[in-house]
Amino acid sequence: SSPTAHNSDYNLYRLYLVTDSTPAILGDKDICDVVDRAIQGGVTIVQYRDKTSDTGVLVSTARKLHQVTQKHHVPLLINDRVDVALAVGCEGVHLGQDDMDIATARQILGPSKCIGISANNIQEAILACEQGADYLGIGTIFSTQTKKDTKSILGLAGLKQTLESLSEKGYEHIPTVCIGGLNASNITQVMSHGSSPKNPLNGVAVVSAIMAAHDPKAASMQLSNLITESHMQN
Ligand code: TZP
Ligand code: MG
Repeated sequence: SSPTAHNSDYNLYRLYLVTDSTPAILGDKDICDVVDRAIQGGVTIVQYRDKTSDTGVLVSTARKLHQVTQKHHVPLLINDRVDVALAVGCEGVHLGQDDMDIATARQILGPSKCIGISANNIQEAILACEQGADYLGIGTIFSTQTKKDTKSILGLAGLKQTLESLSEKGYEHIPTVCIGGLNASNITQVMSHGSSPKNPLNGVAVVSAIMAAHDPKAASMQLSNLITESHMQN
């Protein structure tokens, strides 16, 4: 069965891995091996994010990653590049505010592919829902070395406010993950103080907490367990 990232399964977004190919984070590890181990440890969805490679490398790496994620029945999304997602036939894309607009991406990818959108504030989050986003990545929550061009830091109060505004507009059914500076030392706090009972956060997205880890499987298991414990308390 081919996974879709496009359903209401609450757990689909619980531990969302965003990859990084830079030596500072990936080191000399193999990206496919890291992703395979991370899924074994509990990652539920993967976004291939690579801001430095040429298009040829993007396509070939995406193909290899898709073999890994398909083996585990986990969806693969491509950051920024609708053409690369279409070329490899993976489950969808993740688009930022400066990328292709949702309507055009939807036209190209069709109704069954997943289109996730980055939102940095309440306005962006609501607009993305109005335009048909399948899920939202809300951030930046805490400052991070991983993304140099981060806009404002939302913090936990900003995250909670965004989730509540979405529920006031009737968008609490759209899945949400948060991103930015998240790791085992702050995830429990994020799930309890950043989430809203009216619109609970579906999950957490991380880059370095898994991609830079010496043992990506163990790191993923630890994060996954913390998220499970938090869900049980809410
Ligand atoms: N978008 C907002 S922050 C960020 C992205 C892609 C990077 C998050 O990386 P890390 O290592 O999990 O802080
Ligand atoms: Mg982008």
